[in-house]
Amino acid sequence: MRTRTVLAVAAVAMACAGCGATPQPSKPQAPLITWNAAHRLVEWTVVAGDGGENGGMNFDGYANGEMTLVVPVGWRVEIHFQNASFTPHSAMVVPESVRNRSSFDASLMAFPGAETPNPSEGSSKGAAANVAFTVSRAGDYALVCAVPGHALAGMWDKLVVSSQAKQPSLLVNRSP
Ligand SMILES: [Cu+2]
Repeated sequence: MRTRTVLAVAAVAMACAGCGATPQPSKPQAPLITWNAAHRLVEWTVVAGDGGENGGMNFDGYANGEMTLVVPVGWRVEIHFQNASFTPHSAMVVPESVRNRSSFDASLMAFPGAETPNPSEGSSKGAAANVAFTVSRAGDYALVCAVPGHALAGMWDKLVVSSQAKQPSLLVNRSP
């Protein structure tokens, strides 16, 4: 996990060496999603606290909306969640408009089933959970950690449910 995160940082730095501008979104170093178009299913590997980026408050090494998963509307999303850090973490999909909160309850969940167990308490290090839900409405959503304070500290990324996209894509955009 740590090696992969470092490689991703290096790739972003190299891509932008001397350009001085905001880096363009790119694909992450390691594939974090796989999908099956026939089944309209995308599987997303989400590792909470993956390395030290943003003080460990990250998913897959990305925080503050640096990672965006785009999914065609109506597809099923299966998150393979894992907590890699000693700090308890969780994952919940909420409308992007409410991501900027200190705490989250089930009423904020964007789609039925789009949360890991006991999201406010979080999971301990090494815990894993599979979470599946259907993205039935197009719009802008956020993957947040629902442990109080973590989303405000930047532990959130983006989920865009698109009526235009024909297949999923996952892009990362980290400032140098
Ligand atoms: Cu957290």
